[in-house]
Amino acid sequence: MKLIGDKPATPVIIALGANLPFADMFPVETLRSALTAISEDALTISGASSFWSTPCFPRGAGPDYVNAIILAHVDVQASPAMILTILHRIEAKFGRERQERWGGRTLDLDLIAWGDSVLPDAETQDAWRNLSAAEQAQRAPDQLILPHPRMQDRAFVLVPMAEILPDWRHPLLGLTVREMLAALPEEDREAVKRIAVT
Ligand code: PH2
Ligand code: MG
Ligand code: MG
Repeated sequence: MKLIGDKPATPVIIALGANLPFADMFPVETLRSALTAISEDALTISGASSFWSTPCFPRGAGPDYVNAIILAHVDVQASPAMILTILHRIEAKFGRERQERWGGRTLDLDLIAWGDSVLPDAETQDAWRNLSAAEQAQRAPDQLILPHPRMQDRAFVLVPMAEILPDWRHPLLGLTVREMLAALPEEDREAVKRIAVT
């Protein structure tokens, strides 16, 4: 078990994304600054993927994204709601305005998983995970659903996640990241390109 000070820590998986410039920063620079901001706030970053260039979902809705995944550890006493508040505060620092659903983002920080927790419960997570494509475009949950109900569908989440947590297992699907990634269409995986580190 990982400890922060002398307290047990909960592993938290966070996705970072950006596809619009903010101030004088391009998305890669924004993600770099966001990592610093996250580690200066209440989270201890214990692993970070490379940065990946990914086609916007839905295809054609905007410029390509830069995406990454981090593993962070938080004091067990921190709640998912507290972490969301922190993530929203950091998004706001980087110019994020919460408007259209799938529009452009100067910075998007999404909670993907909170340890092996299923929130708020298995039935609700199943219901959101199993929405039809048409319903997904129409409906957004007003509560935190974890694991993120679309994580198993998105190469922009699974490719970076496979770099640092290939054996993480979805608590309801029973599949590892590697297995969820293998289940995606090859063209989805191949459209995600690692950005060379400079
Ligand atoms: N985030 C979205 C909408 N579309 N597409 C990619 N490739 N990456 C994202 O992070 C992303 C997206 C809204 O959060
Ligand atoms: Mg998002
Ligand atoms: Mg988001």
